[in-house]
Amino acid sequence: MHETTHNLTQHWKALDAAHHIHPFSDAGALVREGVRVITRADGVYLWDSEGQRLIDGMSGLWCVQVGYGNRELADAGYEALKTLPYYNHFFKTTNPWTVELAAKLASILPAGHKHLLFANSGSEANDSALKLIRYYWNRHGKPEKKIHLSRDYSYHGVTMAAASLSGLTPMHPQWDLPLPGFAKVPAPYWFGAEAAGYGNIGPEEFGLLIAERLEATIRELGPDRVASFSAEPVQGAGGLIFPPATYWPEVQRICREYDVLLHVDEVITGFGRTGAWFGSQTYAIAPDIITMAKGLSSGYQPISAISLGENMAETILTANEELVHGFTYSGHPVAAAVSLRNLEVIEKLSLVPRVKHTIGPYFQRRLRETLSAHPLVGEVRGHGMLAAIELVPAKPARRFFPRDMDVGTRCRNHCFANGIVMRAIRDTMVLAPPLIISETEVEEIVVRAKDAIDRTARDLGKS
Ligand code: PXG
Repeated sequence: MHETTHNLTQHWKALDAAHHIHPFSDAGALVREGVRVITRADGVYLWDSEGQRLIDGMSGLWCVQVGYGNRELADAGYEALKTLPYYNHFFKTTNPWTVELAAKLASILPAGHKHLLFANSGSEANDSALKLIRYYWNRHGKPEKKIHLSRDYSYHGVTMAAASLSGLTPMHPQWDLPLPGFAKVPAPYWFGAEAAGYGNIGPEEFGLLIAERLEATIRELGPDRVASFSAEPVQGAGGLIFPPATYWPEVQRICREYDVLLHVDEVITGFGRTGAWFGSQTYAIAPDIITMAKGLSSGYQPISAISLGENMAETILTANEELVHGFTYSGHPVAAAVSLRNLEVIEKLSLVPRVKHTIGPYFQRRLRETLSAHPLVGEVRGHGMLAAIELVPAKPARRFFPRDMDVGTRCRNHCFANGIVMRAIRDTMVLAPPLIISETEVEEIVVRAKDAIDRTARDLGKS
């Protein structure tokens, strides 16, 4: 390695250790183990400061739909920066990029979603959504409808409200969360059903059973007290949980029957991930309110949005009072310009049909062909450009390794050493590559993923 490169890396690592606190990390352990400095990216590849190339199987954090280094997005941002680097929407003002983006989103969102608010992250969007849900029920003379339901294993972000909404329990004790007024129902995690004590039940039946648990919870709490049900079409950070086909239609019926607003969190599933613009379209869901972020700008700018179905929009449009909400950077012109161009690029490259008809099915088929029979792999599941690989002690039982063996982390470490970024959630290995990935690059992911799983099996004395 070149001496200067090495010195620079040491310099950045030292500064990082001295001054930078990382998200979701043990600060002490990180200082001891050292960090990797990512210095550039192009297409589906990342490079670190020492020149190692990694294929990014995670699109950053599930967001870089168009891949890295897209000049069109960079140019759109640069143009907006030169023309109107900042202005807000508070003083009866707007800007061309934000209104064009809102109109574009209204043309691709599920039916009835014609009005949008903007924020800067998925957490803020979800926090805002919960406020708008409260507002809706207050305006409709039902102020006692205040309980927000969501699911075990869900991830909705880290603000006080978004973390309260999240069902990943490790997110709560450090902060005395959840806040009052949040309740959880089970997730439709069929692969984990047997280990969770549901017995040997088929996926369709399990989907109905879990939907029934939502209904039972609403009845227990009292439909007149339940404001909303929040859910990701496919649960992402909780372990890529794909609902059985029976689940969503039943959830939709229940929400309608009990007058519970359906909030769909499309932060991961939006913008082509599942082979439609939105996961709601893939799963035929009709949400009252949708939150989106990540793929909205392909991660090139921090921006999120909240879209309102007809009823919720109508409530605000006819309120005749100020909606007391909004951030300094809501609808930031540069973020809006980049997002607008991102949506145009997704369309120009036909990425949504590509995920549905060609690269998505190819990715799913090659993963299954290569990994389904592997002794360490209990299941390969996925849809579009989302896939999960369950690492298990024995097949065909749907059982897990003891948590303290940390098999997933072991596998993830092999991935990094082996030039691929794959995420471990418990012992579920997760992939969500950029939508522009080529077949050759999919092959590289499949080969490197298999190699990492082989090495993990060897560590465990299983090959
Ligand atoms: N909703 C969903 C469904 C998400 O996946 C958020 C909301 C929050 O978005 P912000 O922009 O506030 O982070 C997310 C974020 C992981 C990982 O390791 C996933 C997310 C964020 C960080 C890490 O899988 N998802």
